[in-house]
Amino acid sequence: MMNLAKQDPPMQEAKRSALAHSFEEDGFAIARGFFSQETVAEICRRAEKILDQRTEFSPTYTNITKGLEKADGFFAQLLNAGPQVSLLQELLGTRPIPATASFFTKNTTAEEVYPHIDSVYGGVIWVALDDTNRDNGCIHFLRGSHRRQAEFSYLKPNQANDLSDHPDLIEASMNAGDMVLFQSTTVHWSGPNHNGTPRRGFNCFYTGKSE
Ligand SMILES: O=C(O)CCC(=O)C(=O)O
Ligand SMILES: [Fe+2]
Repeated sequence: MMNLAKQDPPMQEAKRSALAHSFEEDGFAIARGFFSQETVAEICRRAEKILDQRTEFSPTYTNITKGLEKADGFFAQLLNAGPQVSLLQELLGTRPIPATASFFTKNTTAEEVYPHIDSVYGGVIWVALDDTNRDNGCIHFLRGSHRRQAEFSYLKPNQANDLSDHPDLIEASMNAGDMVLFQSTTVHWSGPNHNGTPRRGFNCFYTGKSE
């Protein structure tokens, strides 16, 4: 098993506190270059292999593969003890309880994930495995929406809701290896892949409660 922590050096205190501020105020924070290109390549190689071999498909989403940690011990290790866990713990202020690791692709213009929150408790990390921007369907966030839960409780990921003119909209343009950390109550979505360039993402979802 590769030593992820060794490969991806710890972040400086000033950077961590800037991220903590964004996470608290905006509901999300982007840690640029958090994972090395070697780790990104390893995640891609292993996730693509699982995708090729899968036999069960979600009827709703052709582009989301959950439960990577059950298919490959590499992902179990990354979900449970990757370098993102201590950072997320610092930002959340509670211990992240690992739920699942997923692979997101976006090959056709139809593969949209509509505005939603992930859960009422916990936090999420999403790692760009390719460079991503509005042209290939980057993640969008509504800044501060984690503080306005009731207002957005009607949203469902498989139901179209156009928030593209919302004043609090932020497009999370990211380069491969960048990681966004967000509160599970922050509204987010991803649009169509207009230009067809690869747009792969790796996500770990952590609940805040051990039910
Ligand atoms: O990558 C996407 O298209 C959606 C990501 C998302 O909803 C999530 O990571 O929770
Ligand atoms: Fe989500």
